[in-house]
Amino acid sequence: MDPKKLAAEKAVEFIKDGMTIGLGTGSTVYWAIHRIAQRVNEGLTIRAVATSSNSEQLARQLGIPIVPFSDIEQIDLTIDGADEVDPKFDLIKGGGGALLREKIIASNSKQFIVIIDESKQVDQLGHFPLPVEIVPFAAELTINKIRALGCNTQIRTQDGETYISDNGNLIIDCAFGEILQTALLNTKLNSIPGVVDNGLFVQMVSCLVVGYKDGTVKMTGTGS
Ligand code: A5P
Repeated sequence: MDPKKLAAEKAVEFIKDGMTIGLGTGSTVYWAIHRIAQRVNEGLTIRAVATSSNSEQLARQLGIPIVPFSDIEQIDLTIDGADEVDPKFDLIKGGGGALLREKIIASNSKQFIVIIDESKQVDQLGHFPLPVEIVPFAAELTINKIRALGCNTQIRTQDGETYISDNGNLIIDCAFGEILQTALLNTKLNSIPGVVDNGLFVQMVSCLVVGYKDGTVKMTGTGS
C-alpha cells in the first residue's frame, strides 16, 4: 500500500465519536479525508473544520460535516501532513501553500497528529525551501528583510501565475540550506512586518505517524 495512505489510515483510528476534527491539506491528508468519510458513512459522528478550500471541498463532497468556526471552541484532533520532520518533531510545512490556516488550526487542537511517508524524515530541517506567507503590499521590501536572514528567495508561482494563498497573500519559498536554530528563525521571520507566518512548526506535534515502503507504519508520541 502507498506509505502515505498507510500513515493516514492509522491516524484516522484515533478519531472517536463526538470529536471535532481538523483536516489538514495535501496528498497524504487526501487519504485521511477519504478514510474519515468512509467511517462517517458507517455511522461515526464527528464535525470538522478544514485548513484549505481544497480540503473543505473534498470533505464536503464525501459527506464529512464541515462546521463554521463560530460553532467550535476547540479542536479535539487535527491530522495533517508535513514537508520535513526532524528528530525533535519540528516541521516544515506549507508545500501546499496552506501553512497559515494549518498553524492556526494546529495551535487550537488538543492533539496534532502528523502523517508522513518515510521520505519526509530529515536530520536537519531546511533542505526543503521554507514557505513564508507575506502580504502583497510592498512585497519586495519584506522579501529583502527575509533574505537578510540568510536565504535565497523565490516568489511562488503556479501555472505561470503568481500563487495566491487562500488568504489572498503571497508565498515566498526560502532556501536556507540547513536551519540550525529552528525556534529562533521562526521568531525572527514572524517579527518582520509584512510576514504573516512561516512554515516552521516548532514543538507542536503530539504524535507522528510514518508509513514505510515495506508496508509497515510507526507511531511515536501520544495518539489517544
Ligand atoms: C500544505 O500546505 C502542506 O503543509 C502539506 O501539509 C505538506 O506540504 C505535505 O503535503 P503532502 O502530504 O502532499 O506531501
